[in-house]
Amino acid sequence: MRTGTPLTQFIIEDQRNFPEATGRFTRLLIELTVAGKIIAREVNKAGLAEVMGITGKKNVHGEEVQKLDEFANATIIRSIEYLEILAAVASEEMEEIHIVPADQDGGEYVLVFDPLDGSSNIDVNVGIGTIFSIYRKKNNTIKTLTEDFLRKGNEQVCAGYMIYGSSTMLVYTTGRGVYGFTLDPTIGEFFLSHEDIKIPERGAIYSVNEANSPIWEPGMQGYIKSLKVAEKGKSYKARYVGSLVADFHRNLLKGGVFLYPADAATGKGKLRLLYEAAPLAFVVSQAGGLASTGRKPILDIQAQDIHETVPLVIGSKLDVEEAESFMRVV
Ligand code: P6P
Repeated sequence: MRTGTPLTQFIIEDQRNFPEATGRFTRLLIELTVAGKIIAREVNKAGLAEVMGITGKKNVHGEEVQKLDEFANATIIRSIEYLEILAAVASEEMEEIHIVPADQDGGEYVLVFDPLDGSSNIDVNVGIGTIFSIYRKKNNTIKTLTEDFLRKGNEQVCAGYMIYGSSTMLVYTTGRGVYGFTLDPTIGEFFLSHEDIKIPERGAIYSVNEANSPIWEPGMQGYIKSLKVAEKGKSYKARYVGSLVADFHRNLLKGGVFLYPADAATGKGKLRLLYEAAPLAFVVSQAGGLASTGRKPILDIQAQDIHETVPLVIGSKLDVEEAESFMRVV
């Protein structure tokens, strides 16, 4: 077990598994965690500082932008844009892609992120998080275009999240398993606390906003109803925090399924493909779980817009497969 290994040491040792690695990717990952520490510090004192409350602005989805959303967005960009590894970034908080300063030759990667998911929970002390995803540019010879972000989730080279909860954690994958690191705030270092995370094949938790059930497709209504009846010794608990990273992280460690079903009238979901569903789908697939729209794998979806949304069913393999079986019937 390498539990207790400091994050920087772990990333550098892991880099040795990639002969072609130049160390530039390692630098990007380390700088992302520096941003995470800075965001964690502000989140942890949100109740005290004047940063609470909203800016009165709205993001591309028409949602109130909390001051910490903007702070987290700016912190991440500031932490990584000096690196000559990133060509551009995209964020929930920015309508268009942001080209990393033109005075650099641009890098071979692009980063897409949700700087502070669940931010409506900032003022009520509920766990929130940063979700990130990294792709290689499609073509390293021409300038970065939006098309470099319109990818399939199975093209990701790295994905993960930082969760600012009872402790601050980083959970990420580069396609060789899922690793969790916990921040020791007394020294400001992340240490390996969860080596090679595997999600239980079946859980006993379902996470969904049942207030929306009248607008779900019949198959989804049938699936959730089936979980309420203690059948064949199967009984589930309902746990829904309303913060994707917090709900996902709990289910990743304990087993279970998170669902944000489509509105039957439009077929559309609420959660964003590129910086919410696809990164978490990469993580959960590496942990032995599944992620789909209820009908098709999230990682196979070709993004058409950086802010597009998808329905999401994600978590323990058998739970996701059971939900999909109900969606096939009706
Ligand atoms: P609802 C937070 O706004 C978020 O994007 C996710 O973090 C969370 O899972 C979801 O929306 C909650 O949505 O409609 O249940 O409030």
